Amino acid sequence: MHNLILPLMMTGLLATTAIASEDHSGHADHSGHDAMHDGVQTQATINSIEGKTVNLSHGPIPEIGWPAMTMDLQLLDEAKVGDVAAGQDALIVLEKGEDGMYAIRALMPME
Ligand SMILES: [Cu+2]
Repeated sequence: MHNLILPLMMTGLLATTAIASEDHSGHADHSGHDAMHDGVQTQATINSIEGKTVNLSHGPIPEIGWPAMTMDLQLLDEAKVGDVAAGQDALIVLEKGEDGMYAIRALMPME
């Protein structure tokens, strides 16, 4: 009978983990603090913002293996966007979307 217990516990653990991670992503947009905690944070110069597309120049982001570059990034639907104009430096938080591409979770002016 004992050999049934471990597999059952493992199943329970896996189920708990799945629920916990779903919860986590569901909470990600509740506050700037959560966004900072969950995402990859970097500084960038904003070149342009057109609709959901932001062209920016960022420095190296070692956490995700990106070199410094100028690129387009998409704003997530629920992105927090502060008052940042083209030409200004901003703090950005990137988050990997369901398609595996990084997108902007938050874009805030540098204080
Ligand atoms: Cu880049």
